[in-house]
Amino acid sequence: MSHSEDHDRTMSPLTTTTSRLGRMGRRTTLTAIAVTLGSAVLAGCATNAPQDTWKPAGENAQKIQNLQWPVFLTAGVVGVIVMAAIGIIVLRFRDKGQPIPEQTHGKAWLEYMFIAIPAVILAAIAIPTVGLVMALNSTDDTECIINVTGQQWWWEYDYEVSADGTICGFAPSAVEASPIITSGQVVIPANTKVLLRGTSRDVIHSYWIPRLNGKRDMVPGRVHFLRLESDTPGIYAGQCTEFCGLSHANMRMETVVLESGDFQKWLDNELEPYSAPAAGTLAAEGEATFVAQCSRCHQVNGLLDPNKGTLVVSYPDQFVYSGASPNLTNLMGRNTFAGASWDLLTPECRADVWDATPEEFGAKYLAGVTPECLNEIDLREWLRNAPAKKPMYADPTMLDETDGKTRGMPYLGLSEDQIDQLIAYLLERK
Ligand code: HEC
Ligand SMILES: [Cu+2]
Repeated sequence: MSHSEDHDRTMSPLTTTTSRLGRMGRRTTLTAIAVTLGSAVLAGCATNAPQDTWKPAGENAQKIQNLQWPVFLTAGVVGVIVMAAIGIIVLRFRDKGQPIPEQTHGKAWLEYMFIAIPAVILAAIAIPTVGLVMALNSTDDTECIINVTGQQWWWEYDYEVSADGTICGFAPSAVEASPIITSGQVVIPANTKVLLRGTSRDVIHSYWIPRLNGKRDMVPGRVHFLRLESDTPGIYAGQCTEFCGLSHANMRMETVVLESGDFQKWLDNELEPYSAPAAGTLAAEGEATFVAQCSRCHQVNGLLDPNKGTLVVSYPDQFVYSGASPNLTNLMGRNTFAGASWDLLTPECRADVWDATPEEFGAKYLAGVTPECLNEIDLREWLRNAPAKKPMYADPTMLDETDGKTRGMPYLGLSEDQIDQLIAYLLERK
């Protein structure tokens, strides 16, 4: 009779169960490890990963890539060695009832090696890292400045006019340059060293377009710089990476890179004077509804009050906690809305623009949102009840603590007719 059979027979029912559980537990653990590793590997293979740090699309991101590969490999090799050593030691020297091994002290050369090897590795990583951080922070060769402000929960962009009357080095063809204010998508010329001067109106946000550069926190009362630069036309997606409140997950941003000819067209279009909808159209009714319902928060540059003929100027500071609402002058010139969280384009039209080759991209982006391509579902839902789509408060009584000012766009109780009119009007804003 072998020892184990003997052992089994003397086991109480309880110990048998525990040991079976232990075995099952081990199998479950192994399965869990396999599933986790497997899905991590598969997730790495995902082809549609617009926020992939490993696919740099500009000089700054390329510099980060050149550093992160060797660091990742070094850390990987060290990691494997350490884990393997732990595994071997745990197995070989586990307690088998053997006597305590001989205790040794004061092997100086060994201790020096344990200090020297990590010190050399850390120094080899630190020197290029500090150098790169300094290089990425350089601002003296800036060719274009764009101010960016974090809001709960969207980004506002404000293109400065330089002293020589240009914007990013481009002079408008027809009119005098004036600041361009937009949101969600920041449009930049290709191969241009753009400097974002970022801040925040309410809480700390963080700006990150993984394929173009690292992250930068945007902090109320401070101005932080971040270089954006790309050589390939296209749209580069990003996401706020500092928890900034309930709708943090709905705070995205996109950088749109255009060839210089296309950037010129974009600039001219942004600065085009306002044109009112033709009288008697649905869009004209929409303009009146917009003035009555929306213009106190949203600016449309050049909009005249259809009744009074006076210029309509928004004053969101009286209604919105952060003091701002997106400028809607050229809403349909961008193709996402509300913190770049929803598409203004239907899925087919979106794919046509987003998956375009760098050569075709500019013309497709500049076409803006046509009536056939409008994603009416999401825009309607937004106008019907914005807070239902993008929550502002876990508890609505919190409104009282902000003097009745909302954190985002409030529910406005619009009728379906009004929404029809507004959509017709907004479709002309591009
Ligand atoms: C009390 C102020 C307020 C009023 C009134 C208001 N909005 Fe808004 N709206 C906002 C704020 C704030 C945002 C940004 C919300 C976000 O993205 O989180 C916004 C976002 C939007 C957006 C998305 C814009 C973008 O670039 O992302 C659209 C479109 C919009 N509003 C349309 C309207 C229309 C049309 C009306 C009138 C029926 C209206 N809003 C009335 C405050 C307001
Ligand atoms: Cu944020």
